[in-house]
Amino acid sequence: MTLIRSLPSGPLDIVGDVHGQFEALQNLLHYLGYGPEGRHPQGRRLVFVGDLVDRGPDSPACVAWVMQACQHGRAHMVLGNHELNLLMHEPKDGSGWFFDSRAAKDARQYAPWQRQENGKSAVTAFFRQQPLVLQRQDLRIVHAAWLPEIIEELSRPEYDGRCLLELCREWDAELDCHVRHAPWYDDYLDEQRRYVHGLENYREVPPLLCATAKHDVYRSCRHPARALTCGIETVADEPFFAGGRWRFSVRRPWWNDYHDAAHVVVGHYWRQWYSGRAAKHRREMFTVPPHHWHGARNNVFCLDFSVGARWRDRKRDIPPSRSVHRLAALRWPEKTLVFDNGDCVPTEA
Ligand SMILES: [Mn+2]
Repeated sequence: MTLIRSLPSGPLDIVGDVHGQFEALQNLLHYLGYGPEGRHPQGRRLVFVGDLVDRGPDSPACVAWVMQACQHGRAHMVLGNHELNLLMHEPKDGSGWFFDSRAAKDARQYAPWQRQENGKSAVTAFFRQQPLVLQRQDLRIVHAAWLPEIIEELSRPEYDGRCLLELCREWDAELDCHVRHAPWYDDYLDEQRRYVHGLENYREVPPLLCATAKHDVYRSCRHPARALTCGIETVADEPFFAGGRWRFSVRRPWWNDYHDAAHVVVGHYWRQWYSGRAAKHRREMFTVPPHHWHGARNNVFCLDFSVGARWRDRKRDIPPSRSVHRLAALRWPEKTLVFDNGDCVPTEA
């Protein structure tokens, strides 16, 4: 197992976060010109940016399809935070298709959906083999954040052949130890004692919990695998409610500090394809139109157009053809977007 691997040469089709939307994936592959097993007449190859699973109607089919395509050398992937949660056995929102302990709770929101009845160990064995980073001279792919110090660290020979799972356990333990010795730790415990019960209640607006914010920011930056797959955070101006709980730290647009020449493609950030005004806490992330490259050198592209939110459409009877939540691929080196409804849009720097 290597955490950082080389991308194949030649033209690529990079696919954004799929989140169990198997039908959207099949439509997208059709418009990209791939055959049923992922073969392309012009020898193009697929690269998935991670978050294949959770929330959507058929995560098992998405994994099975990508697994066979990878095994035949027609596709490559990097791990997203959702695959990492699964590997670390951390059942989180939308993972009830895999974790029985979440099945009932998640079904209320995401059903009807396909659960993984058999072959769970094949799924984890497959994810365990996948890298965090794929790169070549002109292009870099990571799920959430290209963080040079972390990637340099993970490139060192002592990480060769190390199991990601074991490494994550070591990093978790180290982080827990550092957190307990941090100057804000007692305040953090105190805040948690006083407010933890209301933090999942939208109606109970908490004050800005400064030590909790510092704790969350610290955790986001210090765990190498989490930092690359979740991105890094900074203390928020005010509390906001997202993903089912009150939060005190916001995602940081790391690409404003990215100055290398190689282009970077990521997923993860729930970009909106022209659908009105973004929530206040995400406005700083994307200050350019959705088909634009972003960052200090206009050479970073977030390819996640929120198809993971399509379960909301289903509840409102909005058909996929009219959905603002899309699955996208970026053709490389053409730099054209192709969507699951067949739209093709050139990107702009
Ligand atoms: Mn993600």
